[in-house]
Amino acid sequence: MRCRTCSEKAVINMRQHKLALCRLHYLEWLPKQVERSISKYRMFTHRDRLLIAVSGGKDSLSLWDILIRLGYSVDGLYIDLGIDAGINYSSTSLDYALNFALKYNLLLHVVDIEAEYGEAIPELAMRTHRGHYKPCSVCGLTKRHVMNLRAHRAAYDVLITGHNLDDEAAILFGNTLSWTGSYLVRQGPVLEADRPGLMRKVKPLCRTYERELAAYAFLQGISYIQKECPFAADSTSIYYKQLLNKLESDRPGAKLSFYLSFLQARRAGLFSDAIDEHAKLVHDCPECGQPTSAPGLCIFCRMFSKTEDNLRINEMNLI
Ligand code: Q46
Ligand code: ZN
Ligand code: ZN
Repeated sequence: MRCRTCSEKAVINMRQHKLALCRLHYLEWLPKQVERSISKYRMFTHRDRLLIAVSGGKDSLSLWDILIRLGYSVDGLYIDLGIDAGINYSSTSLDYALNFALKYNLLLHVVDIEAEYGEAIPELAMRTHRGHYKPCSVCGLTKRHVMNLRAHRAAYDVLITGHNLDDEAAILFGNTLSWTGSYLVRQGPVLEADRPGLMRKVKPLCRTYERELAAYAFLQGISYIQKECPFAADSTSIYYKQLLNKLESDRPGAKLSFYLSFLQARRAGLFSDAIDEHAKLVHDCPECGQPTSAPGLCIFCRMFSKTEDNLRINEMNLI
């Protein structure tokens, strides 16, 4: 297989794009694709103060690398979830994020959940679970809350996350199976800051396949944590990703078309009724001040207050 641009030996063949490229041209091609998404969805400009949430994994570190190569000035935020599970998962991830920041002389904010809020994710999940131990629910909620709060307090304009197309398609698949209008209406490349206290959130990798990011990290020599979070195996999104991978291997491009068709339907107003319903429920949490649709305290504050008796972590929460 030969590179379409220079006819040298190709290192990657992307059936979904009918495109094969050599190392040099692939490392040029991917940043251009990301730049196209940034401008197509009007995510941010070179004048904005940008914060990227990094996990130490290939997606967020590759994205940070790409943004720096594109000339953006971007600070990082790492949330230490306190997940050890015999493999020092969180501390190893932090090392990768720190090493990346050090190598390129970038600013990395670190939030240690246990030190700041008194409990790490595994303990929090154990204390709050109702019959079924699901660390990913409390973990996701905690990350969204802390990212929003820190980015807002430090006066960044935009919060960037490394969600890739595989993540977005799996989330969309889950929301579609249950036809959850309030989630569907808020899923997209850009989540506007439509209330005080809410950050503008963007996903520049929303059209980039996970495989393309793995190739980029490898070819660009980015060191990242290769181990999965020990709780990932139980997550529903992994199951949905496997189903979608089967579909993609039979029909290259199926994931991208699933996601892009959804965005088109959303733009056409298919889910607009859900917006008003959701907006009616939102108020500011009396404890942390962040917008929430949960009655009274937001779910994050209830989780960490240790006094709640009616904790429902799957309840809709805006942040
Ligand atoms: S870190 Fe947290 Fe993920 Fe681990 S506990 Fe689940 S949500 S799998 S992206
Ligand atoms: Zn080439
Ligand atoms: Zn709160």
